[in-house]
Amino acid sequence: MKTHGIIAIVGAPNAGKSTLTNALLGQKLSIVSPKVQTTRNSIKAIIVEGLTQLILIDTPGIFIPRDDKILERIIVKSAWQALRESNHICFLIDATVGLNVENLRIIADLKKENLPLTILINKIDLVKKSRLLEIFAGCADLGFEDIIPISAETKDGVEKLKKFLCAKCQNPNWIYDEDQITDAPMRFIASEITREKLFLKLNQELPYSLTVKTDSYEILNNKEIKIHQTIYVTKESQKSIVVGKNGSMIKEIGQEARQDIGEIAGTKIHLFLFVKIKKDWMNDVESYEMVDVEKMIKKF
Ligand SMILES: Nc1nc2c(ncn2[C@@H]2O[C@H](COP(=O)(O)OP(=O)(O)OP(=O)(O)O)[C@@H](O)[C@H]2O)c(=O)[nH]1
Ligand SMILES: [Mg+2]
Repeated sequence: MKTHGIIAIVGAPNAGKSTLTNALLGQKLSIVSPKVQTTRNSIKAIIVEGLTQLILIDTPGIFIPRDDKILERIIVKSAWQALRESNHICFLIDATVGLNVENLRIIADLKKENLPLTILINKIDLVKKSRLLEIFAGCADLGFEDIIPISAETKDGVEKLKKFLCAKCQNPNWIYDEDQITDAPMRFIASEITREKLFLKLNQELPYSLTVKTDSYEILNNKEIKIHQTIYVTKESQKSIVVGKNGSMIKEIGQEARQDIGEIAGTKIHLFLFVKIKKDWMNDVESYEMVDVEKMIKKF
């Protein structure tokens, strides 16, 4: 009998949630960077394994948002909202961080959700066995029975985890098509990929001051795709950095984004990037493509 389950992958910023989502899916979908707050919206990855449809929700990292920062509030809210439609939670702990105050606080909040909770200890490739055992014992002391060590990067333990998660998927039938890998629109994924390149190439605070919007996404007669995107920054000096000397930076970003979008879409991409200054984009509801911002802010 066909079954499905919805499993939220949650954790502190930078724990490796998106890397794990991609590893379980077996391809790149979610964006990844060494910086915190890379993921801003929850995104679903749909995996079919035999008769099971395993639906993962890669969520933004959970942290304490500052009151006056709408973007931060939306990021965190998006993570908590994902739990409302989930059957199971995987809480990802970065083994190099361990059970610090931040992780203990999130665990305490997650317990209130009354959903089955599995602990995943990630980045085991970066720590000694003794450290891993210490975190493992700490989790067992908190009453957890399902504690699974993995490395999302080297994929150590990932296949085993997939089997474990599939066994948790006990709802009848499938809810997505067999070949669907996400429910997010391709134009959104395309803007995320460009944002990833900006996160990877730009230093310090600049990635946090920008957003990317897909203005048009057109499938041409020959099946190739023409995409226009705008990168919004908040001031002139940021625009100069994003464009780079003689347009060198924007060109590199465009080339790398085009390649990744093409791999996901399975066709050649014609990508046109523009940079605009929009001083207040963070407070402008229209800047947030994937979320019902009005509703989110009201419910906060
Ligand atoms: N060595 C190692 N690095 C990892 C592992 N998993 C993730 N990383 C790295 O950790 C960094 C953060 O990974 P992400 O997948 O973006 O983390 P995230 O939890 O989705 O982060 P946010 O979306 O910002 O909350 C990236 O540089 C990854 O390459 C792992 O198992 N081992
Ligand atoms: Mg992420």
